[in-house]
Amino acid sequence: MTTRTIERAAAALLEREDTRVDGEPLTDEWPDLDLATAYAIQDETLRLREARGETVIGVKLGLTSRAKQRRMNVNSPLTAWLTDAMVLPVGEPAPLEQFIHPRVEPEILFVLGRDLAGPGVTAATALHAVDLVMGAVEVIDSRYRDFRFSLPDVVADNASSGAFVTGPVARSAVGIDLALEPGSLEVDGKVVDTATGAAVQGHPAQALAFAANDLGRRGHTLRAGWLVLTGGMTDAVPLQKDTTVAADFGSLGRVVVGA
Ligand code: OOG
Ligand code: MG
Repeated sequence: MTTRTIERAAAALLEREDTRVDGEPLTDEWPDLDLATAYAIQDETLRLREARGETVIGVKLGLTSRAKQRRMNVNSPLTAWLTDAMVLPVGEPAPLEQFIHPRVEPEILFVLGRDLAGPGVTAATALHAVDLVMGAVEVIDSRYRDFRFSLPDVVADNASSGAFVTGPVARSAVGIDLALEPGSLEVDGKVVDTATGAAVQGHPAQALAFAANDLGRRGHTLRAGWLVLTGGMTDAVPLQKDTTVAADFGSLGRVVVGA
């Protein structure tokens, strides 16, 4: 695989994102695109984002729950990059014009208090690196038409990253059972889906361990101060104009995103 091909694919995906035009999955034309090359494309999209002034602030996990895996027809989690350009300030409406076909999902978010590097990270050692736990809502958006993709496609597309907003309560991870933490998704005040943290790899700390080990294999360390979005607890719902979507977490409060 040539560097040129990887650079071209990354530039094309960012161009779709910037111009809000979706397209066919890379694997339609490139059926043997493997995961290592897909991550190289993802890393190249990050290099391009950094070149235009964005800063890495953490990572996101995708497809950590069965609800998401079933819907997307992909049966493995993945990791991707979060930059400061993806932060939606608390209380602001989602900028619908920046997205192609945004969808919203409730997630548990970690703020790391110390560096974390795989291999060999377990749910317990992962939790030891967590400083704060918060609720969050992620707005995902795919550069592929109708969200049709296979695992290498969605890896290359930075796991459908869009924007995210953090919740009102930050708690220490000590003494909370995050497997039991509820997350319910409401559209215009009506509950449309519910789950608990156990939906995310059995426990969100297990998802964090996956991220540390997966990134560790590729030579990356999760840094103190980084945010980690652990993945949608429920299936995502479309974010439409004049609707309000809320995620209600048990001890982590309520996160509202209007559009
Ligand atoms: C893939 C990205 C998934 C999550 O939390 O599972 C993701 C997608 O559903 O388009 O952010
Ligand atoms: Mg997500």
